[in-house]
Amino acid sequence: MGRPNEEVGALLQEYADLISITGGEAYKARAYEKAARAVGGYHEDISRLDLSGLQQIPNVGKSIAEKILEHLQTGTVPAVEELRAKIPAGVRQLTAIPTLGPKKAVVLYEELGIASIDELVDAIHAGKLHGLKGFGSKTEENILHGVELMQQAGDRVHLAVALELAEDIVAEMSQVTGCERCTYAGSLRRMRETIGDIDILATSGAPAVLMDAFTTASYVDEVIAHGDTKSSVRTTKGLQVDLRVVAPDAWGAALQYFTGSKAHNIRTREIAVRQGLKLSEYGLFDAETEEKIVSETEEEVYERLGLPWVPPALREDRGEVEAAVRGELPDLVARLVTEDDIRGDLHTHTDLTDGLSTLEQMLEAASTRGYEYYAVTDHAPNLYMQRMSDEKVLAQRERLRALDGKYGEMRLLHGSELNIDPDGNVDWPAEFLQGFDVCIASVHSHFNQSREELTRRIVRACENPYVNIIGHPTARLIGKRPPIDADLDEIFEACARTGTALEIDSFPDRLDLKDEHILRAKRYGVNFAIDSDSHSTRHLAFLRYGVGTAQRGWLTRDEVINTWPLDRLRAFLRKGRPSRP
Ligand code: DGT
Ligand code: CA
Ligand code: CA
Ligand code: ZN
Repeated sequence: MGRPNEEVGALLQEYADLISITGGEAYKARAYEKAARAVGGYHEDISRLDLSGLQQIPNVGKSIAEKILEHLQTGTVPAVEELRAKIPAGVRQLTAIPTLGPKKAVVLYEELGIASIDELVDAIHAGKLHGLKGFGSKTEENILHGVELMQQAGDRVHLAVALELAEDIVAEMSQVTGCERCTYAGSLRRMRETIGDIDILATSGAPAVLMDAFTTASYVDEVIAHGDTKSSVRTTKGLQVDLRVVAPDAWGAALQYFTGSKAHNIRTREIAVRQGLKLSEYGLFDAETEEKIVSETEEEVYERLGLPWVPPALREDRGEVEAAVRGELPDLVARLVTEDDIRGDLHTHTDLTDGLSTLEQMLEAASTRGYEYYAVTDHAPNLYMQRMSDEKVLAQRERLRALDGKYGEMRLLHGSELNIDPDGNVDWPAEFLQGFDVCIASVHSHFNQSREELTRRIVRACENPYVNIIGHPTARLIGKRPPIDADLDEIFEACARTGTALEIDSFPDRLDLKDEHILRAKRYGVNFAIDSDSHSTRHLAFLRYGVGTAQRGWLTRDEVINTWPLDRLRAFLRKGRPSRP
C-alpha cells in the first residue's frame, strides 16, 4: 500500500535529521531536507521513475536518486540503517518536539544521557538543564510547551493521513470475496481535523474471509484483536483500524451509530426514548415489544425519529439536532457548501517562491479540476527567504496574462500572499498592490505578540483596501504551533465591516480557520474563501479537507466567495479600493 512520494519524503527527512544528530555536515543535512520536500510534493508517482527520471526531481542528484531507488526496490537503505543504529530511538523522538531541533537533542543525549521525552520533562523539572549551553529558561519553557502540544495531539493523526489510508483499505476490502458493502465511519466520516482511530464497516456473505484478509493485509504491523465480526489492527504507521462486519439489514443503524459523534448519538437516542423507541447499532426498536422497526438505511432511522438525515460533518451536538427538530435543517443542508460548488482556488504557489511545481504545471493541474478561475499567489518580498522581488512578480504577471485563455474556460488571476508585519502593514505600497487581482495577507512571523498587538495588527490588515483575504487566520500548525492569541471576535467584526474574507486554509496541518471558529465568524456575516494553499500540483486536492471543515462550521455556499461566478467575485475583490485612473 503506498504513497511512495510521501513515504520516501519522510525517509529522506529522517536521514537529514540523522545526519544532524550524528554530527554530519550541515550542508548534507540541508540537501536531504530539500530533497525530502521536493520528493514529497513531486507531481509524478516516483515509484514509476528510473534513476534518470528521479534525477529530474528538483534537488535530487545522483546519490540521492540511488538511495531512493534502493528503497523502492529493496525496502531498505543501508546508509539510513547505519545511522539509525547509532542513535537510540528515544533521541529521534526528541527531535519531534516542536522547537527542539536535532542539534539540541544530541546535546541532551550526550551531556545528560536523556533518551526519551519523559526523561527530558523530568530533567527540566529537576533543574538539570540549568547551565547547559544553549538552554536558557525560555528554551525550557518552549520545550515544555512543545511537549504539551504533542501530548494534546496524542496519538491522533491528521485527517488527510487517515483518510488516504482508509480509502485504500476500503478499496482493498471491497475486492475481497463475499464483501457486499464497505465504508469508513467514525470521526473520519465526520471530517474531524485529527483522527484517533479508523472505523471501517462492512457487510459480507463470508465474514471470516474478510477478517482474514484484513488482519493479513500489507499495512498491518500488529493484530490487536481477530474476531468473527470485529477485528482491530495497528498499521505500520502506528494507527489503529477497527473493522466491523454487520448484518446487511442493520447497515443503516450501524452506520449511524459508528459515525457518531458520541454526543450526537446520545441526543438521537434521547429522542428515540421520548417516543417509546430504542436506538442501538442493531436498529431502531419498539421499547416495549422489542420489535425492530427500521435499520436498513440511515435515512430511515432518522426519518422514523422524525428527523431529516443529518450530514456527518454536522453530527457534533452543536445544535444540529435542535435545528432538525425545529425543521430548519433541510434548508441548511440544501445550501451546505460542497466541493462541487467551488469554482476556483484563490491561494496557490509556484516554484517562483517555495512551491515545487512550475506555473504551467499548476495551471494544467488546476484546469483538469474543472475550475472556472484560478489565482496564483506567490509569497511577497518581506518573507526574505523566498527571495521575491518586484521584477520577478511582474514577469510572472506577464507570463500569466499570456497564458490566460490557454486553459479552456479557466480564467487566471494574479495575486500575492502578503505578510502582515508586526504593525499590521503589508508588503509593497498601494500603487504596486493595485496591480494585483487578489491579495491574501497572512501572519508569518512575530506569533508571540500580545493579544492587543496581534488583534490590532490583523484588524489593520483588514482595513487595507487591497487586502481581500486573511490567510490561515490563526497561523496554527496542528500538533506543532498553537493558534495566535488574538481577539477573534474583533477580527471577525473587522472582516465583516471591511469586506475582507477569512480563509479556510485546506492544508491538512493547518485547517485554519477551524470548524468552531467558522461557526462563530458566521454570526458576524463574514465571507470565507476555501483555498488549498497548494505548493505542488498534488496539493490542489487538499481542498476537500477545507470543504469538510467548512461543513463542520455549517457554511453555506453563498458565504464562500470562491463559489461565486467570476464577475461577482471580481466585484468583491474591488473592495473599497479607489477606482483605477
Ligand atoms: P476518534 O476515533 O477518537 O477520532 O473519534 P470517533 O468519533 O471515531 O470515536 P470512536 O472510534 O471511539 O468510536 C466510533 C463511534 O462509535 C463514535 O463516534 C460513536 C460510537 N461510539 C463509541 N463509543 C460510544 C458510546 O459509548 N456511546 C455511544 N452512544 N456511541 C459510541
Ligand atoms: Ca474512530
Ligand atoms: Ca474506533
Ligand atoms: Zn502563508
